[in-house]
Amino acid sequence: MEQAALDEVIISRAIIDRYIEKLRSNLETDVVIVGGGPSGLVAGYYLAKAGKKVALFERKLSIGGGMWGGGMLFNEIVVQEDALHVLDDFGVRYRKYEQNYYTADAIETVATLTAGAVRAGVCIFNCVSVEDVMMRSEQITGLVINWSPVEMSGLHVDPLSVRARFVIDATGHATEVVKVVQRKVPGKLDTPTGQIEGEKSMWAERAENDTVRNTREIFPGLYVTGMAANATFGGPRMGPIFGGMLLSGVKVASELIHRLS
Ligand code: 48F
Repeated sequence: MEQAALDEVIISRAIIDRYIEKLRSNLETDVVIVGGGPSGLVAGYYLAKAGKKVALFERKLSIGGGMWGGGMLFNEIVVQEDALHVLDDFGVRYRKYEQNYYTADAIETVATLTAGAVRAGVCIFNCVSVEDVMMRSEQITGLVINWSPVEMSGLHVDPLSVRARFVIDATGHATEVVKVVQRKVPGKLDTPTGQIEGEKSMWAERAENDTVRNTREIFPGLYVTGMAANATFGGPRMGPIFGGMLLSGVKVASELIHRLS
């Protein structure tokens, strides 16, 4: 049987057309998420499932943030009982280790959360870094984005901007969006000092509870989730237990679904 002709230029045109289509249709969204770690992916999934338009920008080529390597590159993660329903929603398999300690394969978890988010309707742009926010008199109204390779090489290239009704900082320990807001946007953060409180050392049990409690609006139009929530509000770190990350994603999604409706 003769093979159908394949034209390199059509392949290129198909990629360019489809990508531009995605980019154009995500210049204005309900919610834009910065960071494709567990909290950002879970938040995006529930928002998209509720019919909200969601874009997610991830600096790296790969989605998944700090989940791939489990603990110290042992690629298993621990999830506590309270958060198992999130793994169930996505279809991630897990095994009981002891009462309240369940384990899941880190690779399966990242892959399944990612597929779940995309299939729910989240549009993920990898290799794109968020370098600034868009503001209107003390309100965050969107993000300023650039290619990660441009950022990495230090090329002097102006960025592009996207508008959203709400922004979620899901950048993990780095808290990158909140840092920009603290530095460049007039007004104060909604923390005790009005500044980023800074992440504290390891205390898994407290950190897991704090992560969910600290998940909220930190500045008009800007929410924090996951490790970024703890870093912003001065909560401790928790290491490779991920229930708090998953539940934080659920919480920010449900608050925003409420505000958007
Ligand atoms: O760090 P990360 O996985 O965030 P998370 O959802 O989960 C934290 C856990 O992985 C772990 C932990 C739990 O025990 O403490 O660390 O809070 O994912 C954050 C993602 O954000 C991306 C970064 O590459 C990573 O994939 N990111 C950070 N800054 C930017 C960004 C930026 N300016 N623009 C785009 N992506």
